[in-house]
Amino acid sequence: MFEKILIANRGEIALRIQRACREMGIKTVAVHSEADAEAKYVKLADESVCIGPAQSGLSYLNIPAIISAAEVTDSEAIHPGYGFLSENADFAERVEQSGFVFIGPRPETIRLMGDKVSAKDSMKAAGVPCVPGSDGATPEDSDEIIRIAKDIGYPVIIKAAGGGGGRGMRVVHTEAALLNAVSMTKNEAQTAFGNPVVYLEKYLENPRHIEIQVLADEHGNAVFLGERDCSMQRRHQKILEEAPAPGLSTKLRDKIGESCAAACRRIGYRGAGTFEFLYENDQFFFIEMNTRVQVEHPVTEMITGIDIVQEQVRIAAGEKLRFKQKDIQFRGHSIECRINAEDPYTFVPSPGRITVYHVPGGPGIRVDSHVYQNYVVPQYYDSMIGKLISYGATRDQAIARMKTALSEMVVEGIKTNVPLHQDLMRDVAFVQGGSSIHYLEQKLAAAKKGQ
Ligand code: MV4
Repeated sequence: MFEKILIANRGEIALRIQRACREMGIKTVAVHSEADAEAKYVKLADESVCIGPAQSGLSYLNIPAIISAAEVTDSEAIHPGYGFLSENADFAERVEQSGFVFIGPRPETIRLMGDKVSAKDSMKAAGVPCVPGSDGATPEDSDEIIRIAKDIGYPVIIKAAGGGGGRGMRVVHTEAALLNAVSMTKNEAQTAFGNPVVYLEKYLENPRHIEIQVLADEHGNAVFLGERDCSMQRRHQKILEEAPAPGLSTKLRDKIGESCAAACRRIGYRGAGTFEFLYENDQFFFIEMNTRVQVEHPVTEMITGIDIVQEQVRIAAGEKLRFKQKDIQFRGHSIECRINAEDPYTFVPSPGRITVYHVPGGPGIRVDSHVYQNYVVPQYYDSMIGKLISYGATRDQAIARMKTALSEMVVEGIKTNVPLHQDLMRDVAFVQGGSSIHYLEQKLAAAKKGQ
């Protein structure tokens, strides 16, 4: 096992990784920007290195500075967390070329999944159900594009191979609008991602967003840890996630989960990963794969009892998975509310000093956060200040506990989205479970009209 790991991230996930390492007896190195120098998790790390000014481009994305920090501290491995460099294949490659272990998949795998066309190709070949579409990039020939869209049936969606996470997409409802939309999306894709390749898919009008968590070791073993429903989102920012997905049958979970684990074995996947699906009419359609630990990993940890970050570390150290699929049991229900420093209804960021801070507790409550009273939320990074996670034997109990936790939570000095979460916990559609990816935006639009 490693003796020392460098954590190339900030905020709650930096603290989460640090805690996982400490429990395993591994020393940690925090790297930080000038803006994060006084952060508590930086002080709590065994060592810390300042890697640049506040702007992420000069610090948390500064590859040479991070590798130098690993060298001067004698770190053996680098955990990238989520965001920042976590899905940057060039970073993973340079980490390995410099003699460190990258805690994540092989660089080739990150590259394969980063290109959404090659990701879909390889998943289709591995037997994972995909959204019907162009099967590869759209051809040059206009008549061919028209024919493919006609075969798929309108509406269709044009997506950039270099996009993902909601960037570089366009929905087309008629043949008359198709070719112009393709050429506009190609132009935007070239500008945004340096890659003009686009592909077509059937546009699903009202799906849910359900993702499957997997773990795979470098010895050919792979398991799935069930699913998360992440449909409650606004502008591609998830607000709340839960596991399991309301209403999903055991049979369908096992079937889709096994197809993901099988795909991991086939492509030689290594580490933790997430298969993103759209789910409509009891069918799963693969859209993308994430090769990092995700923000919402705790809800899976709560219902499986598996520490996903520790498993990432063990896999990176070359260990075999410690459990088989039959050893993994899904118990109870878990909900995560992302707590953001922002206005709960306009979503305008609200950085600044937290003057009063009290966190909830009690049975079935977990708080993953790096903030504290008198902490100053910097303006430079995303607005998430922590995650409130509830667990219950049933979904109703997880909701009841989350309601209590939200009512106990006190954050003063900045605005937070706690009131929005309180509103959601009382929302009839949320309480029923299973709303689509459009539900929250529709609810917010209706509330705006009503006032
Ligand atoms: C889609 C879709 C409907 N049909 N693909 C947006 C993010 C990116 N990961 C894929 N996205 C979508 N792809 C087809 N064929 C609708 C979305 C989508 C979405 C997906 C997941 C979560 C939130 C979303 C919000 C708007 C659109």
